[in-house]
Amino acid sequence: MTDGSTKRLIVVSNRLPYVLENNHDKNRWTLKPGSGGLVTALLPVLRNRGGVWIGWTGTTEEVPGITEIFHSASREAGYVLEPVSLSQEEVDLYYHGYSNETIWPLFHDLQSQCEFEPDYWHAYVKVNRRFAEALAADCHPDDFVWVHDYQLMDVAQHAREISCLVDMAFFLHIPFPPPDIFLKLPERLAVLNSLLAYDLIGFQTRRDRRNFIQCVRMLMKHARVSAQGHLHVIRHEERDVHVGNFPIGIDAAAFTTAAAGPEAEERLREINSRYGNRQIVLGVDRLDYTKGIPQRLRAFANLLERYPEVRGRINLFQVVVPSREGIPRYDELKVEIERLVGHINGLYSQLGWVPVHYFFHPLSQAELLAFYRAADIALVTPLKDGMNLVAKEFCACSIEEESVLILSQFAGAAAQLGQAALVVNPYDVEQTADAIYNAFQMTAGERRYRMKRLRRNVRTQNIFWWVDSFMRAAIDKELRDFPVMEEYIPEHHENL
Ligand code: GDG
Repeated sequence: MTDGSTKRLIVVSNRLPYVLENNHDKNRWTLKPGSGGLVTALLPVLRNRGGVWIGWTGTTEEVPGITEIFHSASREAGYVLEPVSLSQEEVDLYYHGYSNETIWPLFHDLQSQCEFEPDYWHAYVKVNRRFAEALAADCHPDDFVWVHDYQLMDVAQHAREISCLVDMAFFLHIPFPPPDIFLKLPERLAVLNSLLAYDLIGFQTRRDRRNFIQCVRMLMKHARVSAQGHLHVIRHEERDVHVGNFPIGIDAAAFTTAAAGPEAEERLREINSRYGNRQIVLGVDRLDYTKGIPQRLRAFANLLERYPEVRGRINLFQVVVPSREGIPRYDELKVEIERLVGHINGLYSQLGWVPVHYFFHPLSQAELLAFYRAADIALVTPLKDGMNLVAKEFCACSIEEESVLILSQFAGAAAQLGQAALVVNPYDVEQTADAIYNAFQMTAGERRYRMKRLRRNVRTQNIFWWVDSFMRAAIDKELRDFPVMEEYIPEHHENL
């Protein structure tokens, strides 16, 4: 291992933090910054430190001049964007199929939503190999490679086969299921073998790590597990694989600053002028059946039914960001949400008051921050979630410290925030309704006490803390050990 000054960080994820978009009017392709938890999490890190990000372009179309487009974007981004191209069939089978119809529901304990289809797995292996080839073409022996998430569990195994012998770590952003659920996966052994090809495997919570270790113990008869400080070490095929839990954080200071900025302030004034005399309950989610949106709407209806005094004095703002369009389960979920919103509004609306405001489109960053600030209560009630960054962003933006977080016990975030939030079982509609009512009535003093504790946690256990603790466990290095590069151009790009 070399000293930290030459080590670059290579991030590998399904998507690049920029996506290609075809501007049909001008018949021109442009790059747009992407969205989602992982991008939110890693952008500040690479921007500050320099390095390489390998990922899918986000389109299956033929893009003329693709290399040049990404090259100039790399110069602007301050790190190298290395695109991987995928065909429509690969996206259908590897991404929509194995990643999102098999692993995603299974790892969220929703086995009834799973499709177990052999062709999905074959495509998954093939595409993971393509990512490994892109990695092998780009990495130097001293680099540190950090692969992200459930779409790419099989990269390290292929990278090793094609002699890419660098330090490779993997972080799973979603939960890891308990053995009785994981055992249902037809490729359970292959998936464990793939994961054990990494040097370090990181999970969000202790519960996920424990589930993984139990699965290894149950299925890999020759693996030996021991504890080493806060990590576990699995001795497997004459290699040591380290396993730990590293709860992801956010750039809390940046959220706080932006939430107090002029754009968010202006939006906040608009919201307050219309809703200032009512309490706002906020839900912000990608359209996903793991996020518990129908259960939350039922809980809100239950609140209006059992506590009529809140009618006319409270509003639910539910933001749903379109996601995974074309997968039937997601289309059905959208219909179910719309039906419930219509039902609640039809039943309880009064002149001058509509209980649920439903937004089925992404908000601009300034709007989102203003919503976070305007909300008196955040309802973060996933049925299961790796972490849930919305919960943390809400706390970071709660500048007045007068709002309440209601949090599902099944969100990874509950391990860190559970003591100061109101924790609920999202399947328990009455309990969730009671929690909203408690929050509605909570004194300013108690709100402030709880929110101060929450904010302290998201400030200290932030994104930089997360990266540092992961790097320390992976390669005994911290963020500051990576050089800040003004501009980095890999050799095979120099002649462009
Ligand atoms: C996966 C795991 C884990 C949402 N609506 C808008 C918007 N967002 C941004 C939020 C937040 C992100 O999207 C959502 O992050 P989550 O963590 O809630 O959820 P996933 O996308 O499912 O992420 C999750 C995460 O990975 C990180 O490890 O926490 O458990 O499932 O950052 O701000 N952004 C904008 N407009 C919106 O309307 N601009």
